[in-house]
Amino acid sequence: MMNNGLLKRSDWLLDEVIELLNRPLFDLIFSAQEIHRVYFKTNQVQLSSLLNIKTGACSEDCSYCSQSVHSNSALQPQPLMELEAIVSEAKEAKAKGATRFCMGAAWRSPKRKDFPKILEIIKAVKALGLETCLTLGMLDREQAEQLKAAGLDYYNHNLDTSAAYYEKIVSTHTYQDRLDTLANVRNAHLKVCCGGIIGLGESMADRAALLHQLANLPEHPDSVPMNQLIPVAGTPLENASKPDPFDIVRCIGTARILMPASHIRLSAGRTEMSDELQALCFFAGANSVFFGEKLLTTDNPGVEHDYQLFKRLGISLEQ
Ligand code: SAM
Ligand code: DTB
Ligand code: SF4
Repeated sequence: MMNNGLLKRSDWLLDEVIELLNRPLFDLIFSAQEIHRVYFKTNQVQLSSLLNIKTGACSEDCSYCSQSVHSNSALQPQPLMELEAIVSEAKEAKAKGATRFCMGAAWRSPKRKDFPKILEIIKAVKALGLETCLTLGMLDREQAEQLKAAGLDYYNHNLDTSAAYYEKIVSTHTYQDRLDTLANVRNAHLKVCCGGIIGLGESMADRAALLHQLANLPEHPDSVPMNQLIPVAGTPLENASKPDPFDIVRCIGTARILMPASHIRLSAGRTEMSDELQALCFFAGANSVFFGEKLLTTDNPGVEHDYQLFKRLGISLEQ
């Protein structure tokens, strides 16, 4: 079949991904913007709000994460939040313009005893007229099906980097574990939110391998969060060097071309990005952000700053 760049493909060659990532930047952005305009309304951004509903003391050793029990971050662990407090945060997020409410828990996988409460949380947040998203770690088939039956819309589970580099970042679970959870989520007909992190010390080849993996999943993830590492004191990556700002633009532009109908979310790390860099990311095809003063445990640009930025760029909010 002819590829004019407008078809959804899941047979991308690694060499094609490498070629996109290495194009002259303006050629990459030009192609990405052309494709963006075929699949999406221009000048629109989707807003997702984040809430950490269970903080810290996670058994896993992800080197970037403040919530790992193996890290020496200053974070105070907190148990699963009460339903009323979650609903109140969700109402506030909706009032500020968020259309999706994403809830994260610092778990390897959800415990049996917590699961009924999670199902109640989904029902209550959904009843507010918000899309719901959860990220709870690994899920088995039955858990994914129960979440779907409770009305969950999206499940976030990132691949984060290439399979080869993942082993250097995490030792308590494998890349295959991540792929297995993604399969369970997809088979339960939940929408998939899956992306990665730039700035873990990975090479351009690792970024190409991650994007290749994401674009060749049996279905493109509906949402693709692109995070820039937030180096957190006390984690093994606290002194990681900041990636070249244009590299995140390259990853976003490439993701837009590879997965033309997916929302690409400019995710963690925006407090460290200039308005001009963020604008370039939107120009390269990012059309979603995490919105609100906080991500999970770290800061995010304030809502007033974001409203102003969208106004200055002529960007409106996706309803
Ligand atoms: N425990 C669950 C899991 O691992 O899937 C859910 C929470 S985990 C914090 C969700 C994602 O947040 C990670 O996969 C990673 O992409 C991102 N993340 C965590 N810490 C980060 C950091 N310091 N900088 C950038 N992204 C980060
Ligand atoms: C995703 O890709 N990024 C979000 C969300 N999915 C769960 C999390 C970013 C976390 C940034 C570090 C922190 O706040 O702890
Ligand atoms: Fe952090 Fe999730 Fe890894 Fe736990 S599994 S350490 S919460 S990224």
